Amino acid sequence: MIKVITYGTFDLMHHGHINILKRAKDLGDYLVVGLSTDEFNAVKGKAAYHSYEERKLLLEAIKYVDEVIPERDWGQKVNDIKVHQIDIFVMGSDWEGKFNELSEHCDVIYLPRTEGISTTKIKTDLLNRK
Ligand code: C2G
Repeated sequence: MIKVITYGTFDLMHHGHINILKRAKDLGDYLVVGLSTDEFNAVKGKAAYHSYEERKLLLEAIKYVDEVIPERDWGQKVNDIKVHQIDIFVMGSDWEGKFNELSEHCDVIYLPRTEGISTTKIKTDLLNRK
């Protein structure tokens, strides 16, 4: 069984998130998602609209997602890869090159981001709506 992992905040779930989750799952048989906790989001300088529990509920409802684990800090990925026996690590291309050191432990694949959508864009567009 080929196991894939990806990480993120996945706030205000949108088709860009769905695309990368589908494509990550298509690379293997089982997809683990490391979901940023509210505390880690603060470290990332992000304030999600939905709480961790709400974002976890949404992710677990997506057919491409097999397991959701908390992402609590930047440094947990190597251990996650070992503990969960991960074969492939996937991130969107905005992270291109940032996690190459993980290639000692598993395949590292960056997938093109979905253009024209982001959580920030959703918030901005709603604010600007007359
Ligand atoms: N994404 C995408 N296309 C978009 C928006 C997001 O492919 N239009 C991808 C991102 O590249 C990322 C995933 O969706 O791989 C989740 O995006 P975020 O929730 O913004 O995650 P981020 O804040 O980048 O956190 O340790 C890694 C971090 O937790 C990643």
